Amino acid sequence: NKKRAWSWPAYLEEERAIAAPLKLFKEHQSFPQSRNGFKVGMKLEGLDPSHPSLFCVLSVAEIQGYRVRLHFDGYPECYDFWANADSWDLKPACWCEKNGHKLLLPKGCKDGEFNWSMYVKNCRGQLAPKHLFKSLNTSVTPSGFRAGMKLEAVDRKNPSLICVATIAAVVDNRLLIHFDNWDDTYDYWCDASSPYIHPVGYCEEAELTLTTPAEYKQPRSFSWEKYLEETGTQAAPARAFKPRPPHGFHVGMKVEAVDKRNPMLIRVATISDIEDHRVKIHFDGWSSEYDYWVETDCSDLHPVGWCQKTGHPLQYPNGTSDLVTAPGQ
Ligand code: MLY
Repeated sequence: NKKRAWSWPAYLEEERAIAAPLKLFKEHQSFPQSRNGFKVGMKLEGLDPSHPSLFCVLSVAEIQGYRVRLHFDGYPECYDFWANADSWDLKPACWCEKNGHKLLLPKGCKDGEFNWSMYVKNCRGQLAPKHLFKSLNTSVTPSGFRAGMKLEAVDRKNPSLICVATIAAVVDNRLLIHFDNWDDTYDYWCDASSPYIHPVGYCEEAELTLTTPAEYKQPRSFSWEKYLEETGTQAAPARAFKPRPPHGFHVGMKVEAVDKRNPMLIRVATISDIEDHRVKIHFDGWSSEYDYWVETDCSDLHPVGWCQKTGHPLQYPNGTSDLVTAPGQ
């Protein structure tokens, strides 16, 4: 009973399935051009994935192929998260100071007392060198979006709501969306092609309900014209919005996808359902109770062959070897 090694070509043939074509993936999901140059112990700044308006002091805790596990300095390991080495969310030390963003300091550090060079010296750490950050070297085309401009945006935590929102920051080609009079826990970053942002007047035209700013005095008589005047702000120009073309994924296409429940693992997966801007991921050989929806441009979604190219272990379909780990274990 000789066991053949698992391989994508054999598996695709056996399953009579096709790999999702490369052209459906964004550059940051596709095969990287460079190696992962991060080393364990390097320190950097980066966005907290569960509080995306906050930049924090991070350390590289583990390397796996093109991915890194990041640790929040001074916080318990349970908050650690995985990112791709070219993630836009990762920035070198001092990036926040240079770009006017607040940096959440390591637990125990006092505001005004933190300085990167003292900090790395004291903890015998090392700064992640600038050249490792791909996001610093991307060219940026001017967009027409400016910080302070107003728009209508989907609240991603309450996706049935389209709300009065403000561009809180513009960095490269990314926009930080903030909901008027709400705290920043609903904030998110997106780009001009996001399906979740719309110009002022969109809801009225589409006959949808616009959720007005929290505590707005007369929500029923909300008018953009009045609100812009009251707040002394401008609407983001309609021409700056660049709606995305349809994604092109089909049910049955094979991909490699991060297991959300155990994000150090990448598994053989199938697109099991599609929506306008999302795909449902099914892990081959596992119950569909583990299926989950992701944005088509999600950085946890990769083409077939990504793990092999980047030196990351791939979890084969359940049943193909005794060495498989169940989702969430
Ligand atoms: N049920 C939630 C809804 C909050 C919506 C916030 N958006 C508009 C930014 C609550 O009341 O907390």
